[in-house]
Amino acid sequence: MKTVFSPLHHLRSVKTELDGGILIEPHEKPSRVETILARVKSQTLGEVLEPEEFGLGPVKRVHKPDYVEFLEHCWADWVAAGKPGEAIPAVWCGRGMRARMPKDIDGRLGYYSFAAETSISDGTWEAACASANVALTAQKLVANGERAVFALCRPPGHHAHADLFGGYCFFNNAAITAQAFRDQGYQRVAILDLDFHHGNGTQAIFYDRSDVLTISLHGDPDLAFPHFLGFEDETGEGEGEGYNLNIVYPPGTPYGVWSQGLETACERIAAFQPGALVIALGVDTFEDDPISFFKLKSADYLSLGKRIEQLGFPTVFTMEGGYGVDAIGVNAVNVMQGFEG
Ligand code: Q9C
Ligand code: ZN
Repeated sequence: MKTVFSPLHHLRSVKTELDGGILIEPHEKPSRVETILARVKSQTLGEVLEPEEFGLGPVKRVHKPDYVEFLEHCWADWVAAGKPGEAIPAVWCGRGMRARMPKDIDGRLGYYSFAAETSISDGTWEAACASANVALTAQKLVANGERAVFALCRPPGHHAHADLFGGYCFFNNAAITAQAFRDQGYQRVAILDLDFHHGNGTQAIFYDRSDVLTISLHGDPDLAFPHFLGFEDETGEGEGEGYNLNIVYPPGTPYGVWSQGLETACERIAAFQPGALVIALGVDTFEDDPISFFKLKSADYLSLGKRIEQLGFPTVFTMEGGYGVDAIGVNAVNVMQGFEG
């Protein structure tokens, strides 16, 4: 399987993540994808390609133009305002307040985000653009006949809404990929989100549409980020009613339980018969992940990859979460090797 990877991910190297009342070294750090890339190479998974440049056209098919503009200039505006540290949102439109965009950079950071752990600094914009190009290059390869391609995206994307960043995400790479397939004439596309966290951005982007089926398996939002979306009674609205599926699990969930949801998801996808499948792949479902609470083991990722292959659809894997441990390389590449059999 081919892998698409951009060294420009290094341009996002924030020093801070607000966690537990202090600023820690971010969990979403550059070494994550370097660990995965090293495993891709040591296992000779296949060719590693740099992305093509697609510009902002395909990004703006999913994200609002004013949000894209905000992200492009956020850091410069923050510096111009004389702020001493990295850009971190600290005020939001709470219940009963007005959802209008303020001029001030503190106000705009809150307007365009839903969480405070995702700091912005110099290079975040460039890395987010490169990450979208990684996904779009993988999409193009699959549209041109590859059975499956691994988009080794960083930063990740599945938490990003049409006009909100958060959860370490800025551009929703999986959604951009699915929309690119649609714009190239694919009638139906499915997105299966296997990250530990709910794919809230992906769900919200396609919630009123029946042409993109969205399914997410994740930690119960009552107990896990993003807390305010991802419950099982969210099934879509309007045209999209019946085209969103959430499957939630409690702390300690092992593969034997998690994989029952995977089976349900696969049956739904098989019934939908998409022209292409996008897997939002997080490996923060791993037993040793530092911020999550499932108990998948490294060998389980081989089984998971094999099950996805059995669906038989052209497939793009976009890299999402997975933190802390060297095993993220083994686990992510195990999915691809399980897929290849
Ligand atoms: N103390 C992705 O996996 N905060 N994002 C969790 C942990 C944010 C995860 C709190 C987690 C975001 C792409
Ligand atoms: Zn995650």
